[in-house]
Amino acid sequence: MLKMIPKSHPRYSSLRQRDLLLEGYKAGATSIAGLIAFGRGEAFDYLLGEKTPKSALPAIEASAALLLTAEKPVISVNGNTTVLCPRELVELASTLGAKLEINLFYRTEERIKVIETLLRRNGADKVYGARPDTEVAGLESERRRVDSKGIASADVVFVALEDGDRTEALVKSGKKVIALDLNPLSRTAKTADITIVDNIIRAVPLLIETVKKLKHTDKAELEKIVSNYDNQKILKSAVTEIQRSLKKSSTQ
Ligand code: PTJ
Repeated sequence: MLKMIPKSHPRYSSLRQRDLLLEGYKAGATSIAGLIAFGRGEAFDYLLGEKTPKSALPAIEASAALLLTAEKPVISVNGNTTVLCPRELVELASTLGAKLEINLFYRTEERIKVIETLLRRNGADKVYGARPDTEVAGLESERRRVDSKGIASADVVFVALEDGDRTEALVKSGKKVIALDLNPLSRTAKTADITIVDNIIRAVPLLIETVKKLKHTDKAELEKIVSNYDNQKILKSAVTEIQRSLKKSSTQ
């Protein structure tokens, strides 16, 4: 389908993402509900002018600092995130020395296999999630099923395109959660310790760049970045940026 879209099209990036999702669905990686979830994200991205909002930058810096100070960081992936940026998620995990774990809301063994193959084709070595041996307390969905060597023992978990239930359960279990969500009003966004309000396809490359930049920074300095970070303030700024963008386009 992508072949039919000229690169000069003003909304090429958005149409390319749709295409990745559709191909991901046909390949068995993305759930059908994932296509709907993507549509909701796309609407928020439209309101943000399809560019990284300023408020995402401190969140990306704090996320990089928290991930670099973590002892057992885990990058949690699902059907949407894997088809949108598999190479970048693998690079993020390897740059950090973090584990990659597949965790699905609409979990089927077939989807796990397809997603694992996709991640391996994009350079992943070890991928967790195919053989969950424990559960996240207080969670009833399929997302509760995790690996004791992965998410269950992690101190920091990065989640993207997520439902609020798991974020809440992970926070309650004492983990630090970094969420990536285009919707600053979502339960996930409000519950996480750090929320990056941006499209995953733009934010993950920025996060990798920031991790590389901060990699040799003192631990005390990184901890200072994290403790100075205020998620409520950042979420409010993201909403203000959406309001401004709406005002601007309605007066044009
Ligand atoms: O692969 P599975 O089975 O784990 O299913 C995953 C989905 C995405 C279906 C599941 O987690 C779900 O239903 O998610 P929600 O509750 O619809 O939430 C998804 C959130 O991600 C929404 O707040 C969207 O605004 C946001 N979102 C969608 N696309 C993007 C995004 N955020 C960042 N980048 C995107 N490209």
